[in-house]
Amino acid sequence: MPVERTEPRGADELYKYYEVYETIGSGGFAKVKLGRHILTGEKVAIKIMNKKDLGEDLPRVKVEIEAMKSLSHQHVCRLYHVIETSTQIFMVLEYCPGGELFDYIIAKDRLSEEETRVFFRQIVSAMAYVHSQGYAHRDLKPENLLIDEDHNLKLIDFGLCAKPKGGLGYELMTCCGSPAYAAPELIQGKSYIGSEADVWSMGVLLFALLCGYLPFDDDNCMVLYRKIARGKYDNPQWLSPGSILLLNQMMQVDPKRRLTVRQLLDHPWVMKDYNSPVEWRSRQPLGHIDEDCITEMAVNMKRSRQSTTALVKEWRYDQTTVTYLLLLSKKHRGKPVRLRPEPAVCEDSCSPLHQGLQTRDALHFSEDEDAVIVGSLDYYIDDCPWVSGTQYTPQRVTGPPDGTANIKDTRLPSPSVEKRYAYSPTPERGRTTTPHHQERRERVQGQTSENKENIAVQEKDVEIFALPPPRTPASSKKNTRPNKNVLSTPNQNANVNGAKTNAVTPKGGGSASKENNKKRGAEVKELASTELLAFSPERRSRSLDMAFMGDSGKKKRGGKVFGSLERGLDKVITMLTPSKRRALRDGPRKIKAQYNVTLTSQTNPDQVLNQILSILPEKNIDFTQKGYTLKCQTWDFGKVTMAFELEVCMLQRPEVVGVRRQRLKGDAWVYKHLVENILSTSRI
Ligand code: 6BB
Repeated sequence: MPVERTEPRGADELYKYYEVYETIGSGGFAKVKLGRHILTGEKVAIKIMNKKDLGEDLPRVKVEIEAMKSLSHQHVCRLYHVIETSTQIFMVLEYCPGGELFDYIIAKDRLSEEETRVFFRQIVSAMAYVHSQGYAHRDLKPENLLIDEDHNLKLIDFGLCAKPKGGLGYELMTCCGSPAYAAPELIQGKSYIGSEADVWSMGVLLFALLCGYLPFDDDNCMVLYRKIARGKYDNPQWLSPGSILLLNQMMQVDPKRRLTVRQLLDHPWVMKDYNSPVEWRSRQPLGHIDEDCITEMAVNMKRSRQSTTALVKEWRYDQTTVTYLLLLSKKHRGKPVRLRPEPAVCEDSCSPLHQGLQTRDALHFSEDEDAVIVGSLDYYIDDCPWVSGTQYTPQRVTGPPDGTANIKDTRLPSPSVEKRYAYSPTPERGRTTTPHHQERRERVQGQTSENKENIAVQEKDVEIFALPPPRTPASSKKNTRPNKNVLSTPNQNANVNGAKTNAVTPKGGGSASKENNKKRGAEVKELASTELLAFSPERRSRSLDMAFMGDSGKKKRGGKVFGSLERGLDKVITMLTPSKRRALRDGPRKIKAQYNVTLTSQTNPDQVLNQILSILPEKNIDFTQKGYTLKCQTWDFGKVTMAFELEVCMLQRPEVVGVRRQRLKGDAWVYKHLVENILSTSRI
């Protein structure tokens, strides 16, 4: 069922037209919630931003909105509706239940060349279209490609896109994007052509699809920049000669020697098994107006078809736009082009399309934990044939109206120019590996050929880097773009590498600032909707004291605390409220195997749960437990750097225990390594 209204007053406009469900992700200054457009009954994603938090990033949101308004393509996530209040901005967007391409890759370790081709053709299609509209995306990475219910890719996050005034051929100066995907000319602070930089990122992305890890990676920014500037990477032995050639042509250090997107459209590797170039033109151009949708809207609005058409053509990204676009989407999916019947009560007898529906009447809000829950999004999962039916569970409506505390049980899953084909692979063995990829590289080592042909950079260029230095506590939030950083400082990666973060006290000394602590407080609140603690006996008493005393480092809520753990806890004691006891007594959920579930060889879920519980403190990971679900967080400099869920569940075939994982916040690759680390150390 929809979660209780938590957004400030100005959000009435949102609740007028949408049912709002759980938060599925947060990063930077946006959080994304699932929602349903009441009039069409269609699912949507709602990106919520607080203007004050956005600060200097506000213009980026405006850029994103303007770009998305002008883009309409089968592989670009559609913007439906923009609601701006005095304090907030809501962007209502296309629903992509398959989640991020990133999670899909890591769940499969890496993709076959055939599956990679399906996705890569869609990426080329999206990028060719985006470039044709005069935009460069500038933040291409697997986290910014979502999978829709038909298993097609949709490009998101145009916050860093650029539309040079004189056209795409004009040079840009702003250095942005995620370092690991950034082109050499970009990190060196040179002026660059946006489309050329995008092709480099597409090369890194292609590599990630085929290999399951990044071609250029290091915990240390400067080392990473050097690797990118040299343009050398290892080709693992499983790559076909064709893949090696294409990667090499895309990751050319000299942008003028790189393939162009146009050349990618009919590249031999891209055309293999298809024998046709990539279709990049929009199948849904903005100019065309669908008569069936207009008829249905006209009836609903009690207007003429002509005036309805005129209204739709204004493209105001309001209730009219979203209704039209969602009706069209229904039509394309073979569903009836119908709006929901009018509500029984309509305050001033205005049509629902203009007035909006009074959602609360239609919803069940329950105070009773055991009440039957209705209205959950989970029944929609049938629409998504390739994802098994365990993505959503009902949301309990209990949290305070603080904006986000209702993340109760989020289950998410959780594609005419000159050609240059020059390649001569030069094998080189035994390269040094980064700690991050040690394990995987061990498999790869001795079986790789290093790419050398793409190097066209003078050593003097190598040390000139324009990307921001690693984040320090003093660097203000305005300078950072969380979730856009593939790189972390050694501190940020402390958990992965088994070191420093003390999750209890915000670290970072004085410069970690009051603001950070305030933010931390809010984040604690956000993730503190479940409250089971795990403490060693001595920490337990201290923490309980703190709970009663309202210790500033911890969030107190109704006698329950959200606790942190320090390293070296040898014993985990859980304190159970009746409902939590019930959650454990009822046993783990039974689910079908899906890509974000790691299978274990064990059959006892409690044993698996205990193994994970005992490992989390060692890795400095904060967690709250509800039944078999652990909501985990890592902290650095008083900020949540990572948030994810681990859920012990029972699989049906084979009948073994599984661990479902879901990233909620933080860098995707760091998350991957951290979860791999937890699960391998847990010996499950
Ligand atoms: C979007 C979405 C659209 O999500 C955390 C960040 C659209 C997300 C979605 C999903 C899973 C299940 C159901 C729906 C535009 N911008 C951002 C968006 C960002 C989140 C993706 C998941 N990880 N549908 N969904 F992702």
